[in-house]
Amino acid sequence: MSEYRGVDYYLLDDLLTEEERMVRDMTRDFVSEAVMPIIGEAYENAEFPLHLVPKIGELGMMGANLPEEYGCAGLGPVAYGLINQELERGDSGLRSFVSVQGSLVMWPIFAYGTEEQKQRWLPAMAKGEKIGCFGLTEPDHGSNPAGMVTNARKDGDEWVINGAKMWITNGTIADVAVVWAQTDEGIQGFLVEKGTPGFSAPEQKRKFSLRASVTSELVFDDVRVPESNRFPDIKGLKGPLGCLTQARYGIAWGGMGAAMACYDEALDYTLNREQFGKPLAGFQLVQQKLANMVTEITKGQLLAWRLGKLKEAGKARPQHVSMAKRNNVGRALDIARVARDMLGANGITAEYQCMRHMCNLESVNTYEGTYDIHTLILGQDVTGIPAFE
Ligand code: TGC
Ligand code: FAD
Repeated sequence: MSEYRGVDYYLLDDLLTEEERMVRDMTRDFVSEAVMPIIGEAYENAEFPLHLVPKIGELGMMGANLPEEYGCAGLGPVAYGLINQELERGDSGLRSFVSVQGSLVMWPIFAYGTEEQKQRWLPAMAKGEKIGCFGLTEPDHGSNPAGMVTNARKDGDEWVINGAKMWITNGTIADVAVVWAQTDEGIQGFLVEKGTPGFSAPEQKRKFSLRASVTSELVFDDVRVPESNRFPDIKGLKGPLGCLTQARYGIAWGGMGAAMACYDEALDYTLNREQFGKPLAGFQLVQQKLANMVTEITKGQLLAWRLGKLKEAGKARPQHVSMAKRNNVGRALDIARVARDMLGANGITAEYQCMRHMCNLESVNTYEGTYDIHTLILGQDVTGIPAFE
């Protein structure tokens, strides 16, 4: 059992079922034992810890909320959220891997795919034997994916895809890409397999953020895929946006995991570091920072838990998810920045976690809908007036 307990100021443990606590503790132990010892170096070396994938599969963390008949764990939303929280306590890159695999690739195959597609991919992806990526963003179309130019043209029993995607997590290591493209009948989703002629996925390097995660371009040059690789049950932007609602939900929990790690580190550091003859934690300014951190974490944990319960009851709307993703990642980023400051010079080193989390959270605040895009989604929801254009 790991010694890590995690901040739980409002005794939220009492709100969890036995199964949820068990899943949380299992993930927590995995992170403490297998991730914490190696993640700093992986981050410095800009390497995704691929060797952890089989164990993540064995523990049932990928597509954990999908049914057991497809080799998945069949967990409820809160247990799924807790997995994300604990993984991101380790590193946002690891949680990203699991989010993309589960919410952005396995989920659309499950929700929009044929039975053949489900049988082919879901059990193997749950085990981590196959890896997936999700191609929506393009070089010139990020916040506004409706403008995408990647296109698919029907040619007999095949589709011919041309275009490019950018900033794609897992791209270079993926066996299959879920690719969204314009067609004569609107945006549609296709499964493009590694090795298909005309398809390449070069890695994007020189990142200061999410260094322990693979980010790639996807390039399509007359890539031919069979009709059987198209999702038959979805057309229009609501296809990819539906996937984002699943992934954003997990990220709302994940953000709190990173924030908890930063808070714990700042508390421990300021209790033990002395300046002016007493521990830093004994100064009012430091206590104010800690009080703000623990308050924001508690609010974020409650928001994530309540969202999970709404999801369980089938009452969660995409706008509810936007509120939690926006708040929890935004506050986690604030907390990581303050924690970094509280550690002084030590805070800039790889000996500590907070700067790694801080750099990661810059990406998390941008991807899956930027902080400001979620502001506009909420603004439209409460006023009825869209302010995107
Ligand atoms: P809009 O007209 O609002 O909607 C089009 C259709 O989609 C429906 N819809 C949704 N459905 C499910 N979930 C959602 N969140 C939905 N939002 C909208 C909507 O009801 C409508 O359906 P219908 O039946 O009427 O056709 O679309 P819009 O073009 O005005 O766009 C709105 C906007 C700006 C909010 C949307 O484009 C947006 O969310 N932009 C942000 C883009 C984004 O988040 N990209 C993420 C790329 S993937 C990624 O970042 C992965 S990182 C992974 C990792 O490493 O963890
Ligand atoms: P832009 O859309 O150009 O936005 C730039 C700035 O302008 C932002 O501050 C934004 O909030 C603001 N802005 C934009 N529109 C408005 C507006 N209407 N009003 C006010 N302000 C606005 N995408 C995928 O498809 N798959 C992935 O796996 C994936 N993984 C990623 C991994 C990483 C590490 C990163 C950094 C990104 C990833 N993305 C992925 C892409 C991500 O979703 C986009 O970066 C994000 O949607 C924002 O798009 P953009 O970068 O083009 O920024």
